[in-house]
Amino acid sequence: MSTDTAPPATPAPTTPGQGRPLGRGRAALLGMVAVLLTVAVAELLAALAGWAGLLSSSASPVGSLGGAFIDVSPGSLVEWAKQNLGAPGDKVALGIGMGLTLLLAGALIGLVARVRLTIGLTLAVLLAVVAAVAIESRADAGVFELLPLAIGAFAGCRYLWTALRPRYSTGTGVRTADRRQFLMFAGYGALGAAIAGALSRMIPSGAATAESRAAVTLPTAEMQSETGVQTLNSVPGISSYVTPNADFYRIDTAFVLPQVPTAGWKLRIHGMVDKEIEIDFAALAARPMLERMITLTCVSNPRGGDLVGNARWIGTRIADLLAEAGPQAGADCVLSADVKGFTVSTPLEALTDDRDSLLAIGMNGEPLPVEHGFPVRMVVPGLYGYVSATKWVVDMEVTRFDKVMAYWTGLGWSDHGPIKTSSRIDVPGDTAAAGQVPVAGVAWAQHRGISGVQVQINAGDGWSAWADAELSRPVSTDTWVQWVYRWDAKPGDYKIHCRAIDLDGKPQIGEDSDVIPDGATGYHQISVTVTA
Ligand SMILES: Nc1nc2c(c(=O)[nH]1)N[C@H]1C(S)=C(S)[C@@H](COP(=O)(O)O)O[C@H]1N2
Ligand SMILES: [Mo]
Repeated sequence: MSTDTAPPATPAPTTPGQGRPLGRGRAALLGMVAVLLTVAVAELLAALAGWAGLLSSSASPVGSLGGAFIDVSPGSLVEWAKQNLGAPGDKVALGIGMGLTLLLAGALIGLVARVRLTIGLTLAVLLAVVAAVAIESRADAGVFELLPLAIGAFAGCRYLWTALRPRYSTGTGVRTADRRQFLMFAGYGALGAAIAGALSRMIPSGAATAESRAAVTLPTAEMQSETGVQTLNSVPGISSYVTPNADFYRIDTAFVLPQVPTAGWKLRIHGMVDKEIEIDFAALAARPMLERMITLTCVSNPRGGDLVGNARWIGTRIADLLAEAGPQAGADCVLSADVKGFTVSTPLEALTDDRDSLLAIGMNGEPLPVEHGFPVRMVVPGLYGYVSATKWVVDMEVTRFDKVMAYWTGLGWSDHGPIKTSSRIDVPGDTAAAGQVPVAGVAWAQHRGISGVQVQINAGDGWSAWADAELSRPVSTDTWVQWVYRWDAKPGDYKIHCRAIDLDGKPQIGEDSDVIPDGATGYHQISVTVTA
């Protein structure tokens, strides 16, 4: 044996444990697959459990992360998304943002795990803890809602460990040089995630709620007299006096729609009351019911906006229920909450005076649509939705404004949200043919009522005098009125604006102001070109 026959400097690895570290790109990819697998498995289990009625929808990590994100984001961001993206665009944007964040976190976990598997796994567990906190921040989540996430996280960590451990042991796993093995791990992992993810989306998340909704028969209600009511529905293009449910605007912070079957619903009235009340759906539906037409308006409705709609609501009077609870002296506010913990503060007076504030279960002859609060929501004539119209309501605390903070009022919106007198032009559009052109729209001053609507027209030589429009005859002061001004239009370019006047003779504010903190003011104005 001669000493100059040295062994080769770099022996080819013969066992899986002896490879060079996995490349960075591949490790990052495996980390992303691990996170996707975690999320997909958890979503599938949550969907199955929700479908079987075992867990609330808060068990979905994606849903709860989205909901919690909206709750902690600055109001300005939520408001921006609502205004610029609208529903459901704002939720889609949030979903995409969340997906990218998860992928980024996965890549980071993979990169760290490549160097130190234990630290990578610890990061993965931390990510799961963040999701767990989001789940537990939902009002309807108990400890069992964590189970799908826990199982998903276990699957993801197990996958990562199996894929990356060959650096530490001689077990199976991805070897650096072995392209086939890497593709197998990444491929099977991604396939598993895709299948679990797709299955989770195929399970009808709202099945139990849809079934529960189909089983609701609306009780007979004391109807509102509609004698003397005259609509202007025949004016082409005008908003229908009653807004069909499918066209009704929708505003909420819910990332995924709360699914609340009647069987699981109950309302608790507590706080500064002589007697706490807990009432389930059957008991609520057995109370005296009224049908009332009430126009709902969003404080974020811009001049000319469409965040306003009129419906026939069936419900029971909140004032009567509150009277049974007996509000105590000093209370001036009711803090209501939905099933996920979203809150609204309403002046107690608006819920106890003689207006028909309702716990509504019906909308335009149907049980409430899920997106409008099934099974029960509040509807209060005269107040903007953010201080009154709690959907999926499960809790009402009689309290004081100086003791509580509700979701939107905590973000700089006014505590008291009486609806401002306002009006909108629906027609004409940008162009019209010369002749008689109906200028028409809607006007509202809920619970005060509208006495008139006027228009001014400007042909470029200054505004005309205010001209009175013809009004529809509404069912009560709690709804909008339709109006039409039959304009004898000659060819030219025009600006038209309108104003409403309430029953006290007070015209709407003409000066422009933004929606925050208590609703927009100013005239809605349109431009029209009249052709010969
Ligand atoms: N649970 C819940 N209720 C809610 C909201 C919400 O975000 N969550 N938004 C309120 C706002 S700002 C308005 S304007 C009305 C809108 O009711 P709609 O979506 O049925 O039109 O609901 C109110 N009730
Ligand atoms: Mo709103």
